[in-house]
Amino acid sequence: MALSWPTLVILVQVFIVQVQLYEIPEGHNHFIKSLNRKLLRKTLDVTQDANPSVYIGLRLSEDHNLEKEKEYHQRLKPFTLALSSSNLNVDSDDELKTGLVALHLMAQRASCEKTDALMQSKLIARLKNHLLKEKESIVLNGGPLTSYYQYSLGILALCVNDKFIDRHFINKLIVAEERDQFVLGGSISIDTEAMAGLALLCSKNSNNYPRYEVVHIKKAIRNIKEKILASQKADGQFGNIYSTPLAVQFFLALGGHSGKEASPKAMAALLEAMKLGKFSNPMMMSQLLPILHQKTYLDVAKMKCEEMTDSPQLVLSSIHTHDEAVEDGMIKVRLVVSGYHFNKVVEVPSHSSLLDVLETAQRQNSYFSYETKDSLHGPFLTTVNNVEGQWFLYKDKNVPLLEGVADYKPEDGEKIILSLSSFGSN
Ligand code: B12
Repeated sequence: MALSWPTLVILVQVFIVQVQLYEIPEGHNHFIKSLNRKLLRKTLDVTQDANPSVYIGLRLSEDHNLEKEKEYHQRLKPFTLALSSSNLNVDSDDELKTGLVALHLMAQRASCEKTDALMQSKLIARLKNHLLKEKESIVLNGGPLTSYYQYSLGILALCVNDKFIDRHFINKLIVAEERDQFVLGGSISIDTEAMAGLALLCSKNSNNYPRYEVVHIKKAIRNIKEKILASQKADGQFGNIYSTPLAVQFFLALGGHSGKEASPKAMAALLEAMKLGKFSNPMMMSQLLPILHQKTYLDVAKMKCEEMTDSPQLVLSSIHTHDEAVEDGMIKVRLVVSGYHFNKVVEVPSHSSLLDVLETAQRQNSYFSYETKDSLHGPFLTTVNNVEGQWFLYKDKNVPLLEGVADYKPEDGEKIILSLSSFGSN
């Protein structure tokens, strides 16, 4: 069938719109390169454990420093090896590391290196075993042992590694979506919606499932799309600024005209946040970097390894400005432990983090103590005054903080509330 000129012109225009969706406006390239360099520089800090998400982020960029990436991959390997060789029959819930194993598996794939087949198969076996335990918990307790975020990450990692996933695992995601169970701390988690969306998109594209199953997968994807679109704020963010990168990954992977209206505003919000220095956490930077190059986690399955060698090389100059601001005087922060009668003003040097505030409070008050546990995002508050549980961080008027204890820098006169959650989490 011959196409008329007007039809051709329309088709070309449609194609251009599709390609340009979520594209960065001219003149912002230096911000992207600067974020890339910042993330690369984080990998040079040998006091921090290698983070598979950071590695994936760097690999999904268009710009590379292959030497530094290789060195970082070397640092990642012992962790991957340890995960692959540890006992498969993890009994304790605490030890279930679905998301971490998934990220290591994806990082391995993103490395373009010839993989150690034994390690690879053990890692896959471990991930499948974890997913099985998660699925059992969904059936028995109504939710996974870790979270739907990690469950989705697990499915995604197997999928980008071309591993078949039994449809019952996918069905659990579909049902959870139908029942609006991608909720954290009592409200919808756009990060989880997006990660589940990516896992379902990858599964749909794998052509591994019968038609009737694909119909259900497609419906769940459509619902996720609607929920994410409905979460867009006036300034363009989907959910909040830190869930926006994964939401955009979802729309990019969805392709076509999805999120066409929403995309310029979302990109503008992200660029603005980048300019304001809001993306300094390596984990957050690693989720953002791919979309700045029109990439998503699904692209891990089709890494263009040869092209990388010819790609422009990112050079790290030896001189760089430190992130830390210069201290100028002291500030006062009111620290409140909700429901535990702790309400004290703590004095710390300006530009201190909330972690510094907690540390000072602990030093000065025998009746305040706290503990954190390391995570890929940084220190996670686990215990306050010997009470272990899900602690949430708020500032005045119960506004939840959008950063963790190490990243958040309170202002003079601010009130910080530590509150134990009564919500379950999925
Ligand atoms: C699941 C989740 C939670 C769960 C974690 C428990 C569970 N059931 O899994 C709950 C609901 C408890 C939670 C709490 C918080 N979270 Co949260 N969380 C997530 C989510 C959706 C997935 C994390 C994950 O599994 N990663 C994958 C695994 C492999 O990585 P991991 O490091 O092993 O995962 C652990 C840590 O990430 C830790 N964790 C979860 N959230 C946070 C936040 C911070 C700052 C830190 C240091 C650790 C941490 O819990 C994970 C499970 O053990 C991410 C979304 C995202 N885009 O990354 C948000 C996310 C990381 N959380 C965020 C925030 C802000 C928080 C809170 C600070 C909110 C608050 N105001 O209190 C608190 C943490 C307070 C504290 N105690 O230190 C932000 C961080 C933004 C940033 N600038 O870094 C994200 C990106 C969500 C968002 N879009 O706002 N979170």
